[in-house]
Amino acid sequence: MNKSLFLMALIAVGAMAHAGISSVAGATTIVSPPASVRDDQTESNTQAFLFLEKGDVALGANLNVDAVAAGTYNSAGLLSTSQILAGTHVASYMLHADPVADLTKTWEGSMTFDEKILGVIATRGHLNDSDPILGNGGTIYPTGSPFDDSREFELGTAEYFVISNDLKSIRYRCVANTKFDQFRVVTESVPEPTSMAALGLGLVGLVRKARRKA
Ligand SMILES: [Ca+2]
Ligand SMILES: [Ca+2]
Repeated sequence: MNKSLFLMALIAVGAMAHAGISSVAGATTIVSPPASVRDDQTESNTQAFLFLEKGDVALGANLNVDAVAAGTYNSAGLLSTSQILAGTHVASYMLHADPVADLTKTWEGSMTFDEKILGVIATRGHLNDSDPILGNGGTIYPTGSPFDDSREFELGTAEYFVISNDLKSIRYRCVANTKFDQFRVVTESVPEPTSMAALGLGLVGLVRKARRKA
């Protein structure tokens, strides 16, 4: 592979990993989709991993989500099932926090998306149900493994998430004392990968131009 092709590939991969995510803070770390988000597969004691699962999927059926309104969700009683209607184009992201071994660890951070948040999937049942629809094709999810019941946030004063008033950001705190914690964020769909590729090509062009001048 020649240098410019390699550079283009790097830019494309970088753009894809960050697609739709404006910024993150605190423990949140953007990664490419991991091979597995089952227990003890993708671990860090300091970082909570955020990855794009699907950039643009048209829902084939109504989708159950657990939180759609701005506010603080620090009790399971504050969650209620809402539906995103069939036919809606959405993007999905997963936050995954899993300590090395089974240590008790706390992660606090935030994330801001380019597009509006349509809902957060925060219960085990709805996470399991939505894996086949919104999950990344190359990632193995917890459903059917021994610890899939550990995947949801145990909402309380120590573990919660907050949806911002503008429906663009989520702040969270989670504690994993044995296994791992996850939630899935559903937003309006992100721009097509072709525009990302075009952006990559444009950048490659700029880099080449700069090199010629140097
Ligand atoms: Ca672990
Ligand atoms: Ca937990």
